[in-house]
Amino acid sequence: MPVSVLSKFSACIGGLALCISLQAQVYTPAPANLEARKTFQDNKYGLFIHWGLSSMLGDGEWVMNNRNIKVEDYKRLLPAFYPAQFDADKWVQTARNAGMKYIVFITRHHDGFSNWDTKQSDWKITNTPFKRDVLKELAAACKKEGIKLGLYYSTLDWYRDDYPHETGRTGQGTGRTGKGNYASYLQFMKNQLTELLTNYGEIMSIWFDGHWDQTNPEGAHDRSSRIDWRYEEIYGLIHSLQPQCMIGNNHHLTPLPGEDFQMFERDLPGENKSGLSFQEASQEVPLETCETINGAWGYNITDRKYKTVSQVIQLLVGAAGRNANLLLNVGPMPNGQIQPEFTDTLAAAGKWLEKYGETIYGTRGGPIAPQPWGVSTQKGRKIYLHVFKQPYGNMILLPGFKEKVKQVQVFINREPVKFKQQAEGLILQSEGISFDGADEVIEIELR
Ligand code: JFZ
Repeated sequence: MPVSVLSKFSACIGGLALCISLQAQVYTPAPANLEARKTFQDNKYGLFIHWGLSSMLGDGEWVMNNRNIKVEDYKRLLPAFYPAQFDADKWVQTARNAGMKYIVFITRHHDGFSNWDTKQSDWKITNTPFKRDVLKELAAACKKEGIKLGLYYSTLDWYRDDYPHETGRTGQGTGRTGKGNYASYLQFMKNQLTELLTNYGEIMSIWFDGHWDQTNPEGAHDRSSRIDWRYEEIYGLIHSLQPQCMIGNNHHLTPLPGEDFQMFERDLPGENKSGLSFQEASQEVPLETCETINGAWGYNITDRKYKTVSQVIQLLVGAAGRNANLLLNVGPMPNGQIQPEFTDTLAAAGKWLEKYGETIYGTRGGPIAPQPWGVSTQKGRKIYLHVFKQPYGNMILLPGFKEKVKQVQVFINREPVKFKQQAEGLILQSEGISFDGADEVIEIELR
């Protein structure tokens, strides 16, 4: 057989095998997992923390790739890392003051550095002069304060030889000469995940990232991966160790079997301003949007694009109105502290949540689709309209609104709001309501 025919033939067989294996993957989440999904949605708001060796260079967590730093040179960061001000309790306090209910921490980013005392590699935090297992300390601090802990884990690696770097889109300039070997790399990941899910108590979620390194760039028609990641094995392992643990994967696709939530990067579900969000919002699993508090994930010393308190509030509310959580990121400094520009903003938005939390926590996206003036959330018989800006013409029309209304009030002061129910919908009189803040909430109580 000529080579081209042969390769077509084997591609066919390969495709068939893939079909069969996809069909065989039926995933039934455990009851504890379904319960965890509800709690996750009720919790609404979490703190994402990007931090590690790369923080020292003050140029974001992609610095190794962006500046083509060779593994041999990058290694010099290891004996230099000493985050003297690291205090897990302070990080957890920052999250609490912000009104956040969970933290997602980078256990291992693309530079392959492990932020815990892994037995699978020497490239780890306990081999720095700092020596401490920061994940152990963070897990203990979270447990003490009732904050849930999720773990970010990169499937992409710019450091190891056995990662299939030859077919990777990134990390080509880190000087690797050894051959990729996915079987070996997969075993390494499974061993690490076993440690993470065995030695650190209850883990809320594993937040995978890196799939896209083996695909065409976002927006390309062909979304297939150059390697078979064998997610069914990885996901099966996680769910067997901790059935409640929610798995998400930042692959920008429809959720795959075994995944328990869907994430959106730098976009609310349904938006695609970042050019990374071509996926449709899932109707099956909880949704989560992740965003940066300035312009960077990992510490960037020159980044001053701080979001304002209003922007943070509207981001959170905008997510809640689209039935999604917000995972808001900070990149702590190399000394382990979260800079005051971040903690101040987070605390101020937290103050707002102390007053308005009832209209966010425990709610789901409301019956009114996002509007030019804002969004809606709902809990039981109460619908909350979150109005970001003065509605045009001193009235708000909720087209097609059919349910019988008992009363309408300004949430914060219980002032009654005049309303009319007509064929075209519900009309609210907004005259006299001040819309100066980030979000004025109007509460509609249904009969
Ligand atoms: C990823 C990471 O690369 C990033 O460092 C950060 O951790 C963020 C939360 O997740 O972001 C991506 C994801 C996909 C692409 C680029 C960055 N992509 O497809 O090119």
